[in-house]
Amino acid sequence: MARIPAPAGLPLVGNTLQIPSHAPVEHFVKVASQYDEGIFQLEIAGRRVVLVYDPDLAAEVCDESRFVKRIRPPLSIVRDFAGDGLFTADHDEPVWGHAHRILMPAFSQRSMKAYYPQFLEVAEQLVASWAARQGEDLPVADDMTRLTLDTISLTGFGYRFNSFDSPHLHPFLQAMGGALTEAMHRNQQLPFVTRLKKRNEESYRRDIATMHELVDEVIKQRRAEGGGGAKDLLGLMLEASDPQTGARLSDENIRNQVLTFLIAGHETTSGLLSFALYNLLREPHVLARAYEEVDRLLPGDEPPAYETIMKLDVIPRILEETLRIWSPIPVFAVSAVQDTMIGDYLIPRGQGVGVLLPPLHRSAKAWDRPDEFDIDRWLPENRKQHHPGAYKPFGNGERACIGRQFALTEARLALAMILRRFALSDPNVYRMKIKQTLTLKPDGFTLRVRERRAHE
Ligand code: MNH
Repeated sequence: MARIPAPAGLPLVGNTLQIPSHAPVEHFVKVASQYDEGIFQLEIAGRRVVLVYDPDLAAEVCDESRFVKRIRPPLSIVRDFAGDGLFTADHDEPVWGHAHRILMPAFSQRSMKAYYPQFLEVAEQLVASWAARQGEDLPVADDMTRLTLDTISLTGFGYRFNSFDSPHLHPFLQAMGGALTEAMHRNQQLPFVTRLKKRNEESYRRDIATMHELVDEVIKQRRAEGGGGAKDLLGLMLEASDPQTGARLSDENIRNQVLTFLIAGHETTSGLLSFALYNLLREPHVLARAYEEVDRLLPGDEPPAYETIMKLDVIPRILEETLRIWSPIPVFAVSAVQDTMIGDYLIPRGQGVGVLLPPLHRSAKAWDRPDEFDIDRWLPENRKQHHPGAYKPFGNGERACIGRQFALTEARLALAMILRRFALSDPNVYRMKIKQTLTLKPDGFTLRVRERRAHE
């Protein structure tokens, strides 16, 4: 049996004070680069945390008979506002299964086709907004957030944020950013420190209240329109029952799900699209292939059909490779069901283990030229050779992302609409700077666009 490598800490506080509160993952990635074993452990705020990034070890941790998702920090903190919604429900809370089975049909590829007119409507607002701002520095992450927030709220709940009508982001986003950042800080605070920071506690509670007010407004509006009928997420939650147990979702749980989807349904896809645009600006050959593809499959100005978007091949591979190099969710965590060995390492029962995606997704053991942005890794013949534990941008198993098809369909369409209309440039020569608010985004990234050809 081998000892899990551990950077030296201090008595009582362990490694807590070594972790910069605004950028914990950046620190974990730096520590990871010091241990070839692909595993290390830290003492954070009185807890022992094991992180793995060796692909063989990650594959073992993805064995659902030995490891399950348990709600620990930081998710137990996010639970302050997302409650028992899908993302923050525990492995053995029955309501997870109820909601999962009720909502699964709403995330099938067939449902994506039903949402497509709304995906298109919001994507058209994005390109219209950019067409009106040619030559300006466009705030990429903000505009991708407008796109993805408006898309999930319109398709999921029939609610319009109309984010492209305003130069300011909606107050909901301010509150969400504040609450997620505070959850991230609390994750590595000793509890007495959290209690001492009274002012943070006040603004945290205010942010949570702001988010809940918006959610209540969304539900109220639907009830005023006569409640059910609609086949969207909210309609299903109000009407459908669990096919297995017949259970219905409580009002309280529906509120938690709406907030969960408002957050999980936009924050990560916005990061994905921002990183994808960043990559395209740095990879002119790939950008040229993407232009060739949209010019071939989406000629003219007609709104593209769903079937056309599903025929794209280069753009989805750009998205997959972007999720490898820059995963918007950089860690997901599970706990050992029993004492168990992964490789030569003992993981005691109940021990939390995080799968650390940035070094896993660039592991030389699993990937040739791991730092190179190469979309041909995702050709069918090359996919077969991928290591089974080396690519987990959507998490694992039954607790993997329910919104994967949603995100990928929405992102395909948005990139296609952008590329068929605009030439992109980066006169400010942006240098990647990650901003972490639990999820990752490029901070301060702007680009400029001009129309590729005259439009009437
Ligand atoms: Mn999503 C779970 C990544 C888009 C809704 N998502 C997860 C997990 C990862 C993840 C990783 C697993 C977390 C964990 O194990 O603790 N999600 C993504 C990424 C994108 C994404 C990288 C976009 C790119 N997610 C979306 C979208 C939606 C969504 C879009 C909704 C429309 N995600 C969820 C929900 C869960 C989840 C809900 C929790 C699922 C469950 O546990 O049942």
